[in-house]
Amino acid sequence: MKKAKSHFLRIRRIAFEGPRTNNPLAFRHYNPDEIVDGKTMSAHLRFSIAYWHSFRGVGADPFGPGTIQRPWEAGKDPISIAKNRMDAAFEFFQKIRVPFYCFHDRDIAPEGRTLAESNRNLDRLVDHAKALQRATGVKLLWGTANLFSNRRYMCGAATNPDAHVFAYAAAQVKKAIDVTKELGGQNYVFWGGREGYETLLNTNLKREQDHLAAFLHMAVDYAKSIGFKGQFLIEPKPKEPTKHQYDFDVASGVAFLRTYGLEKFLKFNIETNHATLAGHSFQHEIEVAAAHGMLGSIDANAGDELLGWDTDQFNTNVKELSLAMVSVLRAGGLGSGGLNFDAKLRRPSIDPEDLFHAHIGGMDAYALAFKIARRIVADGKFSGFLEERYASYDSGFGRDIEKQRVGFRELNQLVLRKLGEPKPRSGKQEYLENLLNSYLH
Ligand code: XLS
Ligand code: NI
Ligand code: NI
Repeated sequence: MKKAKSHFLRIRRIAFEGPRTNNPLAFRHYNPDEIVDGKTMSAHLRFSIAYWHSFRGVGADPFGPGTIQRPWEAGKDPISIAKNRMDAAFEFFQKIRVPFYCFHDRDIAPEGRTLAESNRNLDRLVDHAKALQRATGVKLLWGTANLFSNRRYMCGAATNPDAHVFAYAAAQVKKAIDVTKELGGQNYVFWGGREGYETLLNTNLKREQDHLAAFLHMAVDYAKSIGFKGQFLIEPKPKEPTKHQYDFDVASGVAFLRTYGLEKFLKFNIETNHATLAGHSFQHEIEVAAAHGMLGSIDANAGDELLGWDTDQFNTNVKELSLAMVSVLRAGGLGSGGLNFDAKLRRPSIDPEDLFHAHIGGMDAYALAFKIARRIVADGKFSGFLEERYASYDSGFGRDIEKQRVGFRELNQLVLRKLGEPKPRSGKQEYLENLLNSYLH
């Protein structure tokens, strides 16, 4: 591979300069090489760049086309443009010091006139990615297929009323799993792009859900048959693009996976903004997934509390992220998952430098949150409070309740003969909120 020219000439590799630096192009909290518990911070946080936002996003919205024009998009031949763009992307990954990236098949290579041509285009860019991964050490966190942009998928992919579209989606995902394996991808994500409906007047909800489950079973079987060892992840989202998406939130996802015997094969990729859209906090979604042993990975972004759609902003809310990281740490970490910046620049943020500011902000906020969360967990004040609060279930009749060794009859006797009226205890919410703030400031 010939030495690529620099696409971010004026920007050097971002250095850690500590919290007091005035340099806006430096990390203040994220020190990738710092060893924490025998592991680098980079290995703890496993940051990843979302190819679609950072290298395909142009700032378009329903009111106008893109505003962001990158020099590496110049040219006529779509394959050479795609290669140039990928060179720029890998230069960015290295300069921003992120160890992973994620893509949809159609992000990295142009769609052709036929599936066979699309596959050939993809193969050429996969070869290019392989060489760049080898040269830079950047790895693939997860791959996925875009089953929502092309008009053939306007009524869904696996949940399309037309079996022909289902078959086409299956063929596309087969190839996406193949290339994810080829590039050493550590996970594979299913986000149900248009797997949902606009109106029940034209939708057989039960059949569509059965079809989605059948599709996932086929994916599991196929992965097994080719020896793909990556973790499958499902990414819930309640709405957008369809009015009602089937993978609404983690809780409905758990029910869906268990109903169809898929719970052993999939974990969750939780996106902050999707939690907001579902009316949940980010931490809630992490806790629900962790409660079922199904916490897989995180799409790190933020929504806007005042808007009802997926704004995919970079998250700089240290309080929200600290709570999320407490739950992640208590769950034992993300395993093969990571923190993928599924976030995009605002439409007027048109400079290549803005890509750096955005990711520096997101990485620093997460790094700070990680440090705060570690202190919170190590101090054990919150967990001590929780243990205390539930201590009545640790022995005696409380334990019998947890072990299901007693029923209504025994408990009825116990209350009537011995226990009488319970003595209410304070939930201490305000005390705990103040305690949390003492870690943040
Ligand atoms: C869209 C989703 C998407 C997935 C990957 O809202 O977040 O970007 O992460 O298909
Ligand atoms: Ni996402
Ligand atoms: Ni999203």
